[in-house]
Amino acid sequence: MEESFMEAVLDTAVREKTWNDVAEKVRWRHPIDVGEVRKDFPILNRRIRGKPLVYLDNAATSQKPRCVVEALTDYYTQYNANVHRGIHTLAEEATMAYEDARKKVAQLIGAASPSSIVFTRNTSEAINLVAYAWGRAHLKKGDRILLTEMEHHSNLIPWQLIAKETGAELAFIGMFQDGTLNLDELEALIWKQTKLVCVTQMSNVLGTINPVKRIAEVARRNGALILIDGAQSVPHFPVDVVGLDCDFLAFSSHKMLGPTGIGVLYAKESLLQAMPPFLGGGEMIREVRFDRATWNDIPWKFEAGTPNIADAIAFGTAIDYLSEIGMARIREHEEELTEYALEALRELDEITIYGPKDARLRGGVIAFNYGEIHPHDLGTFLDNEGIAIRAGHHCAQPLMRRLGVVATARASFYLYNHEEEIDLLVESLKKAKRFFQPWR
Ligand code: 7TS
Repeated sequence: MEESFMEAVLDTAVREKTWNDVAEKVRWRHPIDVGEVRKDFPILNRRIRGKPLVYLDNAATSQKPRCVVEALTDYYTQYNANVHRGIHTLAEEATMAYEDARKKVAQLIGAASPSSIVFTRNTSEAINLVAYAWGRAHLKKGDRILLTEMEHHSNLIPWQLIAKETGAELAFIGMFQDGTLNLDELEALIWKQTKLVCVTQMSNVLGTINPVKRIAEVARRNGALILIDGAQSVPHFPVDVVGLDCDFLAFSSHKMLGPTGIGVLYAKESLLQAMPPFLGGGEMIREVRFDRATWNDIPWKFEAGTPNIADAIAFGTAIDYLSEIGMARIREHEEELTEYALEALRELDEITIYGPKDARLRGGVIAFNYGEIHPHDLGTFLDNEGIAIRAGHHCAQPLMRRLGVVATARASFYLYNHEEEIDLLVESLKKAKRFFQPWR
């Protein structure tokens, strides 16, 4: 089982055709020059409590390169205008830049057309859009929505709400001890009343990269659709919606060098065409009478009101930045960093690390508990050392319960992190142990 699981993951994320193609193209190029990259991120020069900032909370949100901040300033100082409605120069420029950002998103994830890219506020809103627009129209009593035990609340609560409203039921694919999904349970739990499978491509706690391509195949074979939560995957490795043949993919700009307040729902065009609107208002209509209305074309049918123009444009700039470096190289860098970190952390006495042991099966997110030190104490202690990590339940309370803990500490990496920062983390953890548990 373990072997075939490994193959499935590699098949999905690491050895995927697009991945190989990209990796092939960049093989002649050197690995990421972290020193150079860091120069683009002004915040990384900050000192926290007199120490250089070590930012290891990237799963919560990433830092932003200067070009992204400048894209925001540029919009507001040079061509601020509303989109899709003006005929003056500024409006035309703003509309072009906004729609250009949509094209960049489509290109990044290999979508055939920008029409399948809906701008939302974030991953959470994208998933809610599917739950309400698609779910209300298609779910009824007795239908099943299949999730996994490792979902973020954002890919759980919308389904709880819609299940309550429609009478559908939720079922959960379990995990093995090492934090990988039990695919046998997928086969056992998916049955003809399953309408939708919702799965995260990468866990924000365990780091597990799930074999979503294989899961999508099983879903399709059983007549169900698949929604992939890409909040932690799209920022960190190549994701190709055509290769995966997924129906829905949700992700957030702020976790991938872009601004907060802008996110994406990718959906197959045929699904978006058939779905009723989510929110009503300006932009999303074609013709309105006092008692009825018709809807705009996709994707605008799902973008009611003035959109988040500036942040969408700056998100496009973030995508340019990531693409310039190359998503395959980013993955390579993070895999090396994760392997290094796993090895270094394992050296610590009394540490419990959650998730797969093999760095090829996981992303750069490492949740852990250390001795009997409460994760919040660890977080506070590390902050004193200039190190930012997250501590808590990571918006995955059912998973915490499943792991038998109330909270964990979590370090998460991105393209601008380097091995010395991991050394600092490990040294500071040792220091924390001496401080909190001097008798051990
Ligand atoms: N799905 C996953 C897998 C996530 O990790 C997150 C955010 C979301 C959905 C929600 O994204 P949002 O942009 O709508 O908020 N995860 C985290 C985290 O791990 N720490 O802070 C936010």
